[in-house]
Amino acid sequence: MTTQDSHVDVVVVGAGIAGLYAVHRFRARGMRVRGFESASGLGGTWFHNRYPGARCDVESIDYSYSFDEDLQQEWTWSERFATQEEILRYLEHVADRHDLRSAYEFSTRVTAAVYDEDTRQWTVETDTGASVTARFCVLATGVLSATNMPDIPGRDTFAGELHHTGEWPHQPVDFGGKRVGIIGTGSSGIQSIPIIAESADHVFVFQRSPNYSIPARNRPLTPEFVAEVKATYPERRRLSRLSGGGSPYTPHPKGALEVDAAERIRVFDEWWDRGGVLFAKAFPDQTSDPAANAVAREYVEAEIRKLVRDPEIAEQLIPTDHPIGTKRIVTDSGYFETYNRANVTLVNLRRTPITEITASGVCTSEQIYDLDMLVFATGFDAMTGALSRIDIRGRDGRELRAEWSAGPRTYLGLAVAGFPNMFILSGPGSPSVLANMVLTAEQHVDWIAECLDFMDERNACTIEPTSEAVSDWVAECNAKAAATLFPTADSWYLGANIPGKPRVFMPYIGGFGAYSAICDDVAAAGYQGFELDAAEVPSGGGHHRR
Ligand code: N01
Repeated sequence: MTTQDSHVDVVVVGAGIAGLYAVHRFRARGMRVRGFESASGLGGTWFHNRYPGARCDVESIDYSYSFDEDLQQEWTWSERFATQEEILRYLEHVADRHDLRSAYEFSTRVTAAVYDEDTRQWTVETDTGASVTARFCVLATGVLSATNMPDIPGRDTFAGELHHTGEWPHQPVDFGGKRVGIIGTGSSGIQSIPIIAESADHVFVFQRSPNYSIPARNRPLTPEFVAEVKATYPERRRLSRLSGGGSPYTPHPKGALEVDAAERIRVFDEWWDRGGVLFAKAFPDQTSDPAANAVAREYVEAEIRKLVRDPEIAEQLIPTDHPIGTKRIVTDSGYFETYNRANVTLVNLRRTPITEITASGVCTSEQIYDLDMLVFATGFDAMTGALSRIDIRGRDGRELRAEWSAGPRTYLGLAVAGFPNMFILSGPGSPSVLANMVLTAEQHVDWIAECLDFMDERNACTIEPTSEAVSDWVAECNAKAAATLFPTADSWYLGANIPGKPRVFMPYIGGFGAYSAICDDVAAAGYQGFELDAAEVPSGGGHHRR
């Protein structure tokens, strides 16, 4: 096919990790695929998040495709936690290796996807005027891709350089000799602040909520370690797929308070030394039992106090508003120590909120901060943001945005009632951001590809979940979340960072291994909870058979 074909079997929206693999897998089934990507290049998250210090918080050897054994053996990661630059280089390599770019039109944003019941086709429209019809519509639009620019009074009047970490410029940004303000202390802020502080004249960190952050213990990977991983990759992947988070680590077999104090400290030391976000998994009850969480907090808070010289600043950097792990623990390199530098000032917005942004800087209730550059590290409209920016309409003109006005409603995070032949990759209702996004993307795409095989075998034209299956799945997701401490934190998992967004815990928190088993069971039971329509497609409907 050429990218100009006006009718294809499947449209894939997005050229990030999930979309790229979807193109590969669908083509391998003999499908005609057309992809659209709003950015000028591939890579999704890793294309846009070029801010200084951007790295993945999942180990590189795990945060990589497993579908191509030769690729897995040939590619060698240089560091334990890969930089944005290395991950993007890897994705470009994968795309070249499997000729994936040829499926895509870049710099082309999908504006609408509309289902036509008569022809049983999707019509996908773009901002370049390109339009295509397809039997299937696969949305790989990303979970953390729609940036959040808070509506702070005067924001657009700032006369200096203004950047968002999630839309970082491709040209080098020079901080030298500049007074830089950074709003936000989530993963993006915490990763970038130490690097920016190395060359800026002064850094003012505008912190509304402190976050738990754990040193990455990043290091170059030795040839011996790489050889050992490559020799045992299949087993490593098997364990990762069975695990809760998509990495081959399992928590201690006992609860945090079922072991004595010495054993508890030994385990915390071990996971602290392992580094980063994984600390949330030291004990199995750490994010469900308040007492278990409290001992984990105490341990980490004592470490933070050791890293920050000024005790008063240390206290301001310690979260008091959420149990540890219920917002994603940040994986940092030298974050807390940065506050020991003379050129870094913490501005506590809980004490002195921002009142406005002016041409020359940021005003709080107490002070005016003159700035040359302002960095928004203010995160994303997560999980639903990118989908809601597309006008998606299913049967009877049903609008996805309206259907989800009280929170996203999916079956398995993959499909929506009333939207036949539409699949979402890493969607709300799937483990998604709570697990290794590469393996979860592979699991979703493989599941869909096998579902399409099943449809072909039965001559089915459309597939769609029942409303009951969706309601049951939403209830299951809510019940799983309610059994944890996660709903007590004002996190982006709950949409709490976006004014007016319904407060619903969006990812499935039952674990990646358990989720995959449920998906497999659904498939083995003949796609239980889905309705398959085997009726003939009206003439001109373009039901393409392999
Ligand atoms: O975004 P965030 P992020 N005034 O939403 C603050 C992944 N990720 O881009 O908490 C002042 O976490 C906001 O304050 P508050 C990872 O999953 C991974 O940092 O709302 N402040 C918060 O401090 C991560 O969890 C990696 O009070 C305002 C910050 O902005 C997710 O992406 C690296 C404000 C936003 O933090 C999102 O991380 C980067 C306002 N009006 C990202 N509005 C790694 O792999 C917002 N804030 C390591």
